[in-house]
Amino acid sequence: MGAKKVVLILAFLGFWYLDGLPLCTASVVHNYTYILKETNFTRLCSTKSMLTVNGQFPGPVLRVQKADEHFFFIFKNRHGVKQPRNPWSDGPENITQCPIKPGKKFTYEVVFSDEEGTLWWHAHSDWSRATVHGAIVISPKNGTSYPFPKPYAEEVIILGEWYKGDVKELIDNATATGADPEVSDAYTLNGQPGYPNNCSIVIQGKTYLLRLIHAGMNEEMFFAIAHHKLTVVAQDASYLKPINTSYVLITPGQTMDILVTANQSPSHYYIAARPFFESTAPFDNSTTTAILQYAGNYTPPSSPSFPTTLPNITDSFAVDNFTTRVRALASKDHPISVPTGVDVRMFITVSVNHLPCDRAVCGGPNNSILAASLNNISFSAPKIDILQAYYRNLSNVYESNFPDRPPSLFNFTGDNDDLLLTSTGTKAKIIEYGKRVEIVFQGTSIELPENHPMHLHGFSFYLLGTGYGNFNKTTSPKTYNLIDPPEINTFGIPKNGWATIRFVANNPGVWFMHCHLERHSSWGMTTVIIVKNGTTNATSIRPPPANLPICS
Ligand SMILES: *[C@@H]1O[C@H](CO)[C@@H](O)[C@H](O)[C@H]1NC(C)=O
Ligand SMILES: *[C@@H]1O[C@H](CO)[C@@H](O)[C@H](O)[C@H]1NC(C)=O
Ligand SMILES: *[C@@H]1O[C@H](CO)[C@@H](O)[C@H](O)[C@H]1NC(C)=O
Ligand SMILES: *[C@@H]1O[C@H](CO)[C@@H](O)[C@H](O)[C@H]1NC(C)=O
Ligand SMILES: *[C@@H]1O[C@H](CO)[C@@H](O)[C@H](O)[C@H]1NC(C)=O
Ligand SMILES: *[C@@H]1O[C@H](CO)[C@@H](O)[C@H](O)[C@H]1NC(C)=O
Ligand SMILES: *[C@@H]1O[C@H](CO)[C@@H](O)[C@H](O)[C@H]1NC(C)=O
Ligand SMILES: *[C@@H]1O[C@H](CO)[C@@H](O)[C@H](O)[C@H]1NC(C)=O
Ligand SMILES: *[C@@H]1O[C@H](CO)[C@@H](O)[C@H](O)[C@H]1NC(C)=O
Ligand SMILES: *[C@@H]1O[C@H](CO)[C@@H](O)[C@H](O)[C@H]1NC(C)=O
Ligand SMILES: *[C@@H]1O[C@H](CO)[C@@H](O)[C@H](O)[C@H]1NC(C)=O
Ligand SMILES: *[C@H]1O[C@@H](CO)[C@H](O)[C@@H](O)[C@@H]1NC(C)=O
Ligand SMILES: [Cu+2]
Repeated sequence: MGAKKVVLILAFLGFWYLDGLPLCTASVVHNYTYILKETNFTRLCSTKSMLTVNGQFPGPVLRVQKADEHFFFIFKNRHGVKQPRNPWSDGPENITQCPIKPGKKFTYEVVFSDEEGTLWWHAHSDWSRATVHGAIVISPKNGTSYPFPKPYAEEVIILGEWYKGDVKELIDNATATGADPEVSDAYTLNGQPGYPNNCSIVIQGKTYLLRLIHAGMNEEMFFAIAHHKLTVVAQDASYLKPINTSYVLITPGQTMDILVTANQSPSHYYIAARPFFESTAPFDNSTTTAILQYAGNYTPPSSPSFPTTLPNITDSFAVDNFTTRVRALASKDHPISVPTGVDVRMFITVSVNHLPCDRAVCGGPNNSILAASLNNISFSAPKIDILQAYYRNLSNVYESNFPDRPPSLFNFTGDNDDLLLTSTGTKAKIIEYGKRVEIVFQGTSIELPENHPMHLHGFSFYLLGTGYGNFNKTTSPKTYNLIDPPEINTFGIPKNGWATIRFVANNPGVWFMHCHLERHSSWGMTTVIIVKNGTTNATSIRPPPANLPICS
């Protein structure tokens, strides 16, 4: 956002597009004003001024019904909303728009299609999403219901990260020298680092729907509630076969809908979240807590139970144990359609790298600048947004030759000290409308092997499989789940491992693809996928809105 004190107006109007067809049906009209402003917040005994929406942290919840509202929403990115044909309102800085200048406004038009469950909106510029984010709750349409018994009540729980310092200054400081950015000072649940500030009140015997959102910046998190079983029923606004578990693992960017029944004796129980981290990079190793508090008259314990099932920080077995159980619901009412063939195949290496020192002080290892890449290209953001350049056919903004393969094949998970340096570029992958695309992501051991939560805008896709080590094109595909793979928009590539996704390129536009660990994204672990128009207007990018922010 780059800007302080930006005033934004938000309007929600009442006609909609469904699968690209304007239905022009009058529906509920809501108009809201959202103001992006600096607000003082005190956490961990220290006060700072930070960007917020309407002075709230986390920001306001948007509530909609599946496909039935067409929102005009003034902001940066809403995470995971597919936005049929409407990349203009997708958000990422210099990918689909330039930043909104102080005092200016931009009306985002958010088009809901088949999403149902929980998503979120957030700023997509610098690190402003640390404080500028909120939930999007998409209920079933009138006349339809959840594919599980109706919960008694629901509650949004947003995982976040708190930095005592100013986040823009923090990433600017790190970028100036190419050093690792400072780590957060605490994790938060709904904006609070811990009990006693935080509590959820439940009634014994009732079942609640928790809408868990990971808005944090740099770490995957485990989440659990003492003595309470969790039943995960949706991820990224798409239903799952219910998973009964005593904890979940959630990556930045992901959302999960979780049923919890208050079936314990009335008391206070800790809700807790801590990172999963298995690399040697610096990280925030703290735990955030809240209290699940039963209503009624009883003497609360002086020290409530802590969830013993919350896995330890390096417990990759717990990660796999949970993530390998995630399957699409794939029912008659919520069918899936996994592409059976593939037209476009990509194999993308995902690496943390170095760039040579080109300044007085370099803060990366061995006097380098830390960088990151996809297929050995560290993405540099252009100065005019790629969407505009593509739509208006402007040259010298980006190149359309993002490669389908890394420049060389090597033992991706072996000893790769000689491959530290990466090249840089602003390259996009162009895909014809309607093609069936398969991407294998291969994590590498260069600099530091880590788990990378990848996210693609404009789509949800099927996660066919994941594994450790080098992807083997003979044996790995034999492990694919083609029956009920989850249809999601963010997934973790295992440390020193691979992951395969498949989708149909049926959403024309310019779509950002990036690691959702903000430090990796800032270092260039990103690229752009451009899906061309189909043959009709209804399968083409819509014309640009009138008030699009101008690039300087
Ligand atoms: C909402 O805002 C839109 C766009 O500014 C305007 O056309 C419409 O009249 C407003 N509706 C209401 C009910 O305020
Ligand atoms: C925010 O805090 C700063 C310093 O503590 C203070 O100078 C400023 O007036 C506060 N702003 C508001 C809006 O309260
Ligand atoms: C859906 O039902 C709710 C509550 O009954 C009602 O307020 C709302 O107007 C309905 N929405 C539509 C689009 O019919
Ligand atoms: C940024 O660097 C300056 C100069 O070293 C330092 O004073 C400041 O505290 C840093 N800011 C943050 C948020 O880390
Ligand atoms: C967190 O890290 C600090 C220093 O790096 C260490 O002293 C502390 O024991 C760690 N805490 C946990 C819970 O691992
Ligand atoms: C975490 O580690 C501690 C100490 O090693 C151990 O007692 C505990 O059982 C572990 N917890 C889990 C959930 O694995
Ligand atoms: C997950 O862990 C449970 C108990 O700890 C075990 O019974 C189960 O087999 C594991 N599942 C997988 C997929 O590893
Ligand atoms: C985006 O472009 C503007 C100029 O239009 C430039 O000032 C800004 O630094 C660019 N942002 C990034 C992240 O490169
Ligand atoms: C790749 O490197 C890993 C780690 O050193 C090693 O275990 C593996 O055997 C190597 N694979 C091949 C095909 O050389
Ligand atoms: C893939 O696996 C097959 C069967 O185990 C093996 O013969 C082949 O060498 C492997 N390919 C690579 C590139 O490791
Ligand atoms: C298709 O879109 C173009 C440009 O947006 C417009 O000029 C044309 O009238 C549209 N055609 C139809 C049939 O709607
Ligand atoms: C879709 O493609 C873009 C980019 O080439 C053009 O600018 C649009 O005019 C085109 N839209 C239609 C309806 O053809
Ligand atoms: Cu990453």
